This record gives sequence, structure tokens and C-alpha cells, in this order.
Amino acid sequence: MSVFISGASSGIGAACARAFGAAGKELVLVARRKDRVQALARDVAKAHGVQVHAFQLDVRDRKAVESFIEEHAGLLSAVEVLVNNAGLAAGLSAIQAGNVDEWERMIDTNLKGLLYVSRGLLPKLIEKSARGGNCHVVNIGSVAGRWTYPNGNVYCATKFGVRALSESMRLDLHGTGIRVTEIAPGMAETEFSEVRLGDKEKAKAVYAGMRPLSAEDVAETVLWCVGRPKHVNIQELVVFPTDQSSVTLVKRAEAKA
Ligand code: NDP
Ligand code: 8X3
Repeated sequence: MSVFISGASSGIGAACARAFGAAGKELVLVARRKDRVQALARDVAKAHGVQVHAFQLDVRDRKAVESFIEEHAGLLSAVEVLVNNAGLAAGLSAIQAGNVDEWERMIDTNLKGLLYVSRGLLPKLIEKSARGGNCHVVNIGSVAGRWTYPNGNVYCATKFGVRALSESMRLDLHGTGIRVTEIAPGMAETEFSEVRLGDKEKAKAVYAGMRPLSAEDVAETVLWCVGRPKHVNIQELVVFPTDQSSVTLVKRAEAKA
């Protein structure tokens, strides 16, 4: 059995790869940054003696995803756990001043990318489950998929969409035995804010004076959900850092003068 993780080159996806590797699972990792995902694959394989397959894949590219699934049909037939993690926020501005290219990047990655990968892999998981496999889909949503915040608009909409797709998968997969979990993290310090804001210093300021979740904290919740007995499905899990009580209420230490 193996675990497929999209967006495994950094942050939560990379932490999931390390955690599943440490648990002895064979891994299939994809991301656009080939060097990063391949280096991680080598590290995890060396540290835990597991097989790790790493590929360059842009989940927004429908044809590339379809060819990838076809080309690696044998390898992918062993997948029991699909972690739909690849995603991003681009920008933070009011709708009336929004950048349409950024909107398209978010919609194409967070929604269409998740759908392309799921469309390719779910039939394989259904077959696997019918043969007794313990199959599970984990979609990485966000607290932004439950509550909106000023200027979050399109990112929030994509994550509300991930929540809707997670519910839909549960309905559409009803009776197959495949579990579907949506994990909705609050602020986690990864490359997320740097990607969103395009600036390391601005990204650092997002977490100033508070303790965010780490990628490893989120990966632990993913492993915990997957590790429940087969008859137990954690449908949704919301995890905030203690310093964050809502999407807009964050406790920060005073900056020292
Ligand atoms: P990172 O930026 O650290 O990681 C994002 C990952 O997604 C990278 O591995 C990136 O790889 C991959 N990715 C992005 N676009 C594509 C693409 N087109 N094709 C394939 N892979 C892609 O951020 P996080 O780890 O924080 O983000 C992971 C998920 O967690 C996202 O879905 C995000 O929305 C969600 N999330 C994050 C939170 C946070 O506060 N950090 C909170 C709630 C949810 P590459 O660039 O190499 O393609
Ligand atoms: C990422 C968390 O609060 O920046 O999904 O939207 S937030």
C-alpha cells in the first residue's frame, strides 16, 4: 500500500511525506519543483528505508495529470491514501481591486487541480477498496473554507469549495468503504505566506508575536485521522493554533521597544 501526496515539496505536504515515511509507508510524491521533491524523497527513503517515488507534476495541467496517471498506472494501483494538499493563496486584496491572474491561479490549483488528481486516482482507490484495501482521501482545506476574512475572498471561496468537494466525495463514494476527511488548519508557518505575499519579510510579519502551527502539527492530524480504525471516519477536523481563536482574532505578544 502507498500514500500519494500532492504538493510534497514544502510545508504541510513535505511534513506529511516525512511522517508517513517514518510510519513505514511507501510514498508517491508530486510537486512542480522537481529538485525539492526528489531531494525530500532521497532523505525520507534513507531515513526510514521506505520506497519513495517523486515526480514533477503541475496539478493545474489537466493533460499532464491525465498522462501521469496513465503512464504510472501500475505504481498508482497500490495507492490507498490520497492526500490532496497542493494549494496556495495568491495575493490579499479586495475583490474590486483583485488581480484576475491571481484568482485563476488559486481556482486552477486549489479546485481544478484537486479535481484532476482525484478524478484520476479515485477509480483506482475504488478498485483497491473493493479488494479489501483500507482507502482514504484527505483533502487539505482551511479555516478559510469555513469563515471568510477581509480580502480573503477568492482564496476563501476555493477552500469553501474544497469543503463542498469533500462532502460530495463522501456522498459519491458512499458504500465503497473509502473514508474522506477534510482537514481545516488555521495559521501554519510554511512557505504559504511567502507565496501569497511574494516577500519573506512580509511573510514573517504574519506570524509575529504569536505561535503558529507547524507543518508537522498539521501532518500529525493527517496521520491521526488516517490511523483510526477502518470503520471510523473523521469527516472534518478544524485545527487552530491556540493563539488564534478565529480567522481574525489572533493574540500577539507586544513587540519589545
Ligand atoms: P507551502 O507553500 O509550503 O506548500 C504548498 C505546496 O503546494 C508546495 O509543495 C507546492 O509545490 C505545492 N503546489 C502549489 N501549486 C502546485 C501545483 N500547481 N502543482 C503541484 N503542486 C503545487 O504551503 P502549505 O504547506 O502551507 O500549503 C499546503 C496546503 O495547506 C495548501 O492547500 C494550503 O492552502 C493549505 N493550508 C495552509 C495553511 C497555512 O497557514 N499554511 C492553513 C490552511 C490550509 P511546488 O511549488 O513545488 O509546486
Ligand atoms: C490558510 C490560513 O487564515 O491564511 O488557509 O487563510 S489563512
